[in-house]
Amino acid sequence: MSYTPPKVWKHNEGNGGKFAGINRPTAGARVQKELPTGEHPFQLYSLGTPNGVKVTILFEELLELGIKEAEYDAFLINIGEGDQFTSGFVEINPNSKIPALVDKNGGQSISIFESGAILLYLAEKFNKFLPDTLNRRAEMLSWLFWQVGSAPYLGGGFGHFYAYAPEKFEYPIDRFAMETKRQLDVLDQHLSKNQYMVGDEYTIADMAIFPWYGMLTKGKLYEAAEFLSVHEYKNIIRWSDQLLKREAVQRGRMVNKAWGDESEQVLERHSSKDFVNKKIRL
Ligand SMILES: N[C@@H](CCC(=O)N[C@@H](CS)C(=O)NCC(=O)O)C(=O)O
Repeated sequence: MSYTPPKVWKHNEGNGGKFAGINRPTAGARVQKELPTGEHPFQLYSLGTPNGVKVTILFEELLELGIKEAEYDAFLINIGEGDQFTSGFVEINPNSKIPALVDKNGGQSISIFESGAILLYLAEKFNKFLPDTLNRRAEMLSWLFWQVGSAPYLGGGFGHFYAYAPEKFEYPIDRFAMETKRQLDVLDQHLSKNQYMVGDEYTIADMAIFPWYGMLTKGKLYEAAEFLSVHEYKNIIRWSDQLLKREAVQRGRMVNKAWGDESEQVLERHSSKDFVNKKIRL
């Protein structure tokens, strides 16, 4: 099958893709609607996708350390329904993608978007999960930025064409499966010599990488475990199993999860009580 691009590209609304109904080539609010707010200083607007889970893991890890100032309200943004295009959401994230955070601590309210920026903001604010020497911090930042730059090839590339596209095309699936496996090998080799992404220190780089690459190797993303032969990445599996044992990781994975078994979903999180009778498997 071949395609000759026309002289000028035009938006094809009915292209059959999973997100065809919500994606448009323009930015900005589509409806006037305020965001809900809770009582805590931190207001998170998110969904339990890998990008959302990075941030809820960090919040739960901070709370696990007994840092009460990290209490947060997590509201559900249903991206399939277009909640990311309401005026309230666009005000805090002009890019209309989850996660987005408002910090009302200290009077003046601050909005932060991009999961990597949110992780760095919170880690710096509480001075946790960040190496304290410049060299190790540089190492951590390298891996954090590696994740932010690499995951679109896994999600928007491989995941889109393998799992979401209305028809399966060999060229993009081949290209992005190759790149995904290359990235997995980068991680696997690194984790063969390091307990965590930065030596023996658990940092926000682990929290950023795990929901994507850890969950992929545990067979929880795009149902692609067999296709990508993820059993080859023994060091990523060892590291993922280590993270999955952490209670904060288990809680973080349930927040704003809007699919799967109800016993694993905490649609909105306002306090630790929301986890009562909830338990995530794997
Ligand atoms: N680079 C962004 C990516 C965020 C992102 O792609 N979020 C997706 C869900 S995982 C989203 O909100 N999609 C809604 C849309 O594309 O309209 C980040 O790391 O925060």
